[in-house]
Amino acid sequence: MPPANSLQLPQVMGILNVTPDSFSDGGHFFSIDTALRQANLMVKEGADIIDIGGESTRPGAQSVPLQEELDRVMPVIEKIRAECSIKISVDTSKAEVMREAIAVGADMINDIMALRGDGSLATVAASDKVQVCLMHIQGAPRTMQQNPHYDDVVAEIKTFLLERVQACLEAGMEPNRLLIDPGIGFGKTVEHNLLLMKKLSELTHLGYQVLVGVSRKSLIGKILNKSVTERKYGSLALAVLAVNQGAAIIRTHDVAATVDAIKITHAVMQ
Ligand code: 8Y4
Repeated sequence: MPPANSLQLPQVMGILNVTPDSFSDGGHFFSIDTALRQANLMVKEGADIIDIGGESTRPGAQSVPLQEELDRVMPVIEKIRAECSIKISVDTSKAEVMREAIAVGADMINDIMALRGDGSLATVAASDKVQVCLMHIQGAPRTMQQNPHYDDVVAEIKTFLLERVQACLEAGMEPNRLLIDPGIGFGKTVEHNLLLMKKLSELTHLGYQVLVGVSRKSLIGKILNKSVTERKYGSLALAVLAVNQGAAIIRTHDVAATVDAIKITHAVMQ
């Protein structure tokens, strides 16, 4: 327990994509090797958690067969686990990937479907210590940006997340293992995303740790008119706004920059 007068320093989750589009050769050996070097760099830069994903969740992306996803992520999880004690998160919606990852020592499941897939809630509930991030998405990744609509985006996301929390609690999970996430960019317009960022404290006040992923997302590109490689400063601005409203974890491609921004924000808040 932290002392009553101290805030917890928010944590940085570094993104590790193990997908062929991240690698020029598409071969597994090179992919695994490159992924491990990337993971080591993020650890050196001060990441608290590495989020390993084998299925691209970008708008319009195709789904990946189970065996292919296992072949991508399992060797990387096992090798990182063998090399260091960093927290490992697995970005997956498949119960079988969750089960195998937990068996080799993953610490967190990051599921953009919030454990609504077949068997995934039972799988995570059956492990007694793994954390889970429950993210909001409207629709499915392939079609979510076609015509996002809400009457009250903040209220609807709050309701959805509390329903998923309730399902987890009813399955026997302790509340401190649950994280909630508004799912910035997942079935939302720029205006929806901006309102969620502005009102993020309504989520952090629900009593669960809040994870936010804004890194390089298209709302930044649309506001700044910049390509995906030019969105670092815009991403940092959103990360600072999230931390200032009580976010516990920031998911990012740019670990070193985000660690500095969070430390300064935290120093002011403290
Ligand atoms: C460039 C590269 C631009 C990637 C955009 C992107 C979240 C997440 C993603 C999130 C949680 C992404 C897996 C989308 N976003 N998980 N995952 N929260 N919990 N797009 O916001 O990074 S993938």
